[in-house]
Amino acid sequence: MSIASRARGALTLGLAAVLATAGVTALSGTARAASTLGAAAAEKGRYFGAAVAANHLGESAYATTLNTEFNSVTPENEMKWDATESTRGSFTYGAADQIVSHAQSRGMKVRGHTLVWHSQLPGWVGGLAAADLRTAMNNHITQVMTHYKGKIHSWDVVNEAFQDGGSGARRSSPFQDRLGNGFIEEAFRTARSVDPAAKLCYNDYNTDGVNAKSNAVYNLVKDFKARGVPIDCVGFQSHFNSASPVPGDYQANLQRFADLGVDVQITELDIEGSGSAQATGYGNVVRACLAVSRCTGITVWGVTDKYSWRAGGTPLLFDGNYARKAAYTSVLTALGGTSPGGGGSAACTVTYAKAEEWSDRFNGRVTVTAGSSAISTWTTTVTVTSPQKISTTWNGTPTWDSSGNVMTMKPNGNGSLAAGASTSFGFTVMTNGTTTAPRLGGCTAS
Ligand code: G2I
Repeated sequence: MSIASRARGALTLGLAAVLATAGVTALSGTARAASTLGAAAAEKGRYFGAAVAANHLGESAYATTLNTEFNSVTPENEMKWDATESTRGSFTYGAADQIVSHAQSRGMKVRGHTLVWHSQLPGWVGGLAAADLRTAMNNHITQVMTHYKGKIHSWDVVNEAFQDGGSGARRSSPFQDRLGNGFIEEAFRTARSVDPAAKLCYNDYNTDGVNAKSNAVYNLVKDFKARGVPIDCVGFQSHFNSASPVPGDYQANLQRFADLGVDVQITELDIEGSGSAQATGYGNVVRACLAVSRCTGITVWGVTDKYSWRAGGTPLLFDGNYARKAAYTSVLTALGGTSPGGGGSAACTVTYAKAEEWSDRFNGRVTVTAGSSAISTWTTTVTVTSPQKISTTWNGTPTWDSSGNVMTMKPNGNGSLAAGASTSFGFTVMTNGTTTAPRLGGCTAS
């Protein structure tokens, strides 16, 4: 009996039988290239994220663009110290929680930004003497990471601790000035003890090529690795413009950090400019990340130019009307995707929503929507987090990878959908104690 017919049998009988999945390989099908940034990146084993502001989620074009194109989010300001603990000991998570639940209910990852930073720091922190500041720093890390435990794939534990320019010195901050060089190590050790599953990153700007500042960060990471201080990743913000273009040694710089045994992530990418110059810069960044196996994902610092922190520089992939820019096509092409309309092959998009929930399981629903052309079949993948298992499916024909965690879903029947039309399939996830939302791969169609 095939896995697919077993799944139908389980459904027919109304049983929550766990599927035997060993040795079954996912079908590749006659797929077209992925047509969104997130899906194309997923096919390369990476995420593609955007910085998100909670107060824009209610704008439908903003939310639609985010939900369609991206599979990771970073709260742009909502997890910073001034947002989460503006008064000592009083923690406020409303806006950040809004972003996290928006992301989780759609199977997007979340980057945590940021725990210890000299900027957007409430005034009370700067007024503390050393011992008290140490207590406050560790308590801030502990409280915020505990609140989001299990929901954040990577945390920027310490942000921007080094000076610009050629000195390679530490930047003056309450932490540096009162606690000395050891504050970074202390922050990382505390962070590891609170959420051992989260990747712990050091994040900075102007460290994108080999220079005095990136050398200083490199030496920090090397020292941490040599002494067993926990660190898992380095974030390269990658804010570029004509005065500070993508460095020629960008890939080499990412690689030298990866060679120290940490992941690297592009965390705040934006490139001021327009047209083909901007598009080329974006393409170069994406190709560099793909060429470094430990470059695990890319985040652009906003969804649309109109809400960018430097809107005048139009540095993002979507213009103020959410139209895709040349930079968008360059990124999608570099990721191996195909632009809807560009190649005349608008495929399909997939979105995830959680439905019913019980103490031991929940139902998920995936909606498949055809692009601007009719499609005759479609394929997508749903990945659950071990020890979760998908026990039952409906309205589709599943196959499984050898781990049993990756389900490739195809339609029952020919899967014909008119341009813009939608269908959905569903499944039950046995949580086995883990409530992480499933992740969707790309939607492909022919
Ligand atoms: O400056 C660009 C980024 C550099 N790396 C760290 C990032 O966290 C930083 O993000 C920016 C945000 O994009 C801005 O949105 O950080 C700025 C603050 O340093 C953010 O600006 C602040 C404004 O200064 C506030 O006046 C404003 O209330 O944004 C706040 C919310 O809109």
